[in-house]
Amino acid sequence: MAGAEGSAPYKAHEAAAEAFRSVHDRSPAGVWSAPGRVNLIGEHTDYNDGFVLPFALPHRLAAAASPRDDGMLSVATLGSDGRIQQADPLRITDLKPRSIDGWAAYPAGVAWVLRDQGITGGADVVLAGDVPTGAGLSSSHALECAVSLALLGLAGHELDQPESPTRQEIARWVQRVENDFVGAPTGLLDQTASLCCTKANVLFLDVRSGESEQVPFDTAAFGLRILVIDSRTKHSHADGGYGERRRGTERAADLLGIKALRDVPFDALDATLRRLPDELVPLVRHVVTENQRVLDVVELLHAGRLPEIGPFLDASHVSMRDDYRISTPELDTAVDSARSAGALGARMTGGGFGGSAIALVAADDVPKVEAAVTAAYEREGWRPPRTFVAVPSAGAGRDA
Ligand code: GAF
Repeated sequence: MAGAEGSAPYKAHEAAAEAFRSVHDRSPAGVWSAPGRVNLIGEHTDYNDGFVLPFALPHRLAAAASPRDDGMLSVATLGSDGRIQQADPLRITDLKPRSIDGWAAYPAGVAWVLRDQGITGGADVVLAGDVPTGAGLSSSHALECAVSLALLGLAGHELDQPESPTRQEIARWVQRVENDFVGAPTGLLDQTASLCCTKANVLFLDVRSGESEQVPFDTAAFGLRILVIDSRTKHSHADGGYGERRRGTERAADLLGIKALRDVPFDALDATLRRLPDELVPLVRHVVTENQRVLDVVELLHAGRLPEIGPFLDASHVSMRDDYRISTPELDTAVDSARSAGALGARMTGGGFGGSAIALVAADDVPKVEAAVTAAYEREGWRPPRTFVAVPSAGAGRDA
């Protein structure tokens, strides 16, 4: 884990370059990396054309890479146990959706999607990083974004150059990797966060228009911290629950004759709900109220009233627990025990069904809140949660 006290801070790009040298006995041509994310608020709104407000974690996934001239993709990954695992090399022209299982599907999917953009050169890629996996903190998207930048970079398309694809274009390609190649029906939140977030800011993204704004999010200026609580219960969006919720909201939009639930005005919520079958009411209520909560939080941040966002985080959690029904006992316990120990607000973050929660906490109360959550888990007989304080960090880029 990054930055353990007393040791040098972990640098994913250095670890990836070193692992590359140990696998290939030469230095990589370059190293690119991308961060995981937490979403401050705005959950399951992205595929409803709505609003999200993520920030990038300091934890990153790096891809060290060199070109190959035989059209093959070879990928290896450095595990947290220090061992390097190598996947079987793949011929890029042979790649087919849903044909690969496990972690190798993500880099293969990137090569597959970039093939359509004329990027067909082979590559040796070695991955290393410290984004917690299976924690709902977007480790798979960090991997896909880092590999995208690496394969694009090897083909001469560095980020932010006039002729290169934009970060938002790359985000849409990464979405195809997830949706079509891996088979997870996810939206645009995670890859856009990984690619477009900037240090010290949350990214206010309007998914429909693609417009975004970097909104300063300086918790330290108010003596506050964002504590991330990884419940250590695994989640996966290729499983049924996520897709089922998504299909429910799309069906509701169809019944209402609108393009997406984004088009339901908050003021018209009650009247709209009366037009829907009972089973869709809670789904629609969550999406419409969550979009409004994002707007309210952004307004508070603009007004310099960051400490007042707590109740919106709480309301978001309740909405996901009771209406969208994507929380778990572990996430609820994290949120409830953090709140009881003094957090100003707390909610699960990400797609749900496991993963992580976040809590807005006074800096001095961080140890107390961590201890309270850990004690609550112990009482339940669960593995201790993993906790860390997160600050908004830089988005994806080239490191070396
Ligand atoms: C997951 C998905 F990948 C995102 O697209 C988003 O829908 C999120 O769940 C919920 O807000 O992280």
